[in-house]
Amino acid sequence: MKPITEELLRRVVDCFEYEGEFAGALPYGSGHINDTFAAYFQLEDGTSRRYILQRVNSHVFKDPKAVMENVAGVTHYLSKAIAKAGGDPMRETLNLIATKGGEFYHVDEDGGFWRMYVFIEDTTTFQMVQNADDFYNSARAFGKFQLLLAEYPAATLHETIPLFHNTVDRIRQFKEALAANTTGRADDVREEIEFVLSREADTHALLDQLAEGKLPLRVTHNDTKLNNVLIDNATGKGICIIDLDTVMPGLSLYDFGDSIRFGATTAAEDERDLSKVNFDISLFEVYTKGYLEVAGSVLTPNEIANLPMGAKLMTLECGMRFLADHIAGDTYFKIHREGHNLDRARTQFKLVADMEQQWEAMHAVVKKYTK
Ligand code: ADP
Ligand code: GN1
Ligand code: MG
Repeated sequence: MKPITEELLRRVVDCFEYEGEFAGALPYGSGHINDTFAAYFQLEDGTSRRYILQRVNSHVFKDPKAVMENVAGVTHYLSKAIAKAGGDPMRETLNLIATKGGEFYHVDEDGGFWRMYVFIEDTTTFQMVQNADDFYNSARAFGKFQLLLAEYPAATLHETIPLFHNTVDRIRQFKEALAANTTGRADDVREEIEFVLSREADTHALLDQLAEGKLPLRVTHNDTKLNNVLIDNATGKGICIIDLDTVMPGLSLYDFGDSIRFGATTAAEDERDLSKVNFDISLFEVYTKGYLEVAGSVLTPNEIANLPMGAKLMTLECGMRFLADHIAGDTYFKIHREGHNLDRARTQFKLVADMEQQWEAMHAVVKKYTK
């Protein structure tokens, strides 16, 4: 994708229906996929306002128009549901800013796909759990998101990344990256490769149950990291779920599991010192409690029984994706240092190993919060 210059930003911004005078844009957030900016505008009354300006990663999302149709459909639906429940749709869901031509995205001269959102002020996103209450509140927010979208017409959603959480296909892709070994790095990470390959049987655990009709397909978010929920500074509650690019039909266990892999840990996703990286069963408990309090009534007994498997498989999957990208030469996830994806893969494998050791304890936690 083309580098983003100040000149390009100015041209792109100018295509949207913004208020005030554009004063510049700064890179924003810690996402691994899109290019995100806070764009600042000076208003006539002397105050300023900012918007979120994003270029969708079209290497990752092969059909960005389909992504934007999903985002527009989901945010419109959520707005109505939130207003009906007496909430504030301007803070509790993303709001797209239209272009001057009345579209929800702008395509630049190089084919870059851009969108602008209302910036939801007075909120915080965390890269790591600093306080158990935030994690609990994020669980409730993701649980509510699941509930709000329970009746969404799933057939109208595009599959923006085919087979996104299909763990069987993920291990196939992993082996493909290994076989190609384009960077030659596979030779240096034999232990990590072995860690994945020896768990191949696990990759079938949820998909087999889906095929047998034992787990239902739902509309899910599919990228439920802690930094994809905005925590309200005033109330501490998870106020808005963001990063809707991967909203697609999926398993509730993908959403639960991805939150656990990112949040129920004692270190950052890219911590180099593995002695600091431990699965935190008390954070697992906090999240399970919050999630089941809100979404428990709609989940089937078998979904609930599989929550630990969701956590383990999403962690294993993410680890193999990072490792495959390391071996393939870092073409998917943004990296900020040499070996970044390898560091990320290693933390995920450490967490998987910890979960395996605490497997019974994880099930006991789930049982404790099952009605
Ligand atoms: P990516 O797909 O690359 O992760 P996100 O859509 O998650 O991109 O955005 C990156 C970061 O920008 C988020 O983690 C959050 O901190 C911030 N962000 C995104 N949208 C908003 C918004 N509407 N209001 C405030 N902050 C936002
Ligand atoms: C990416 O976009 P972001 O940073 O929220 C990725 C997720 C991974 C995550 C790992 C579309 O999420 O699937 O779990 O990084 N998103 C996509 O941190 O691949
Ligand atoms: Mg994100």
